[in-house]
Amino acid sequence: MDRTFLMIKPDAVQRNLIGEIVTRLERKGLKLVAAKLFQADEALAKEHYSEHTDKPFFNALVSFITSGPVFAMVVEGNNVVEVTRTLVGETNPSKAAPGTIRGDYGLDLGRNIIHGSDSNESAEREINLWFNESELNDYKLNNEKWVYEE
Ligand code: IDP
Repeated sequence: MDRTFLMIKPDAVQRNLIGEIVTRLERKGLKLVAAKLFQADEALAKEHYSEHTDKPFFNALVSFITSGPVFAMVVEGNNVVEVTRTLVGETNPSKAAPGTIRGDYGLDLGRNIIHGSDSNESAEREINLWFNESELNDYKLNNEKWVYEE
């Protein structure tokens, strides 16, 4: 099983979309390993988005991510990085396909609802950045044999 980091951004928290988004993940069959409503400080937001430091939108992005609490999650499943990137949809919500989270809930690039790690390496880095080992729950879902054939 693989793990990824997902973060419901401050826009979606303010718009009361946490429940709807978590429901989609649960219905898909994914397992929630950790979750917390969390106010990120500037240092954490900058570290999280360090690959974008030189981009023109970097300061606006950091101030958006720190503008209110986010709902941070670790989610587990087979091939979960690719599966959740598909569920999340493309970066610009106005172009994201209907049926995806960004496609269904967002309209603006700077208010794109949710973050999902884009590789197993970034997933590991981001999980370690946002969560302590003790916050990651190691348990089995008893419906697993109805979600996966093997
Ligand atoms: P991703 O979130 O789909 O992986 P990235 O290219 O890694 O997309 O960009 C990270 C985040 O930076 C995006 O989710 C979005 O919030 C923000 N962002 C990306 N490009 C722009 C832009 O051109 N203007 C404003 N914000 C942007």
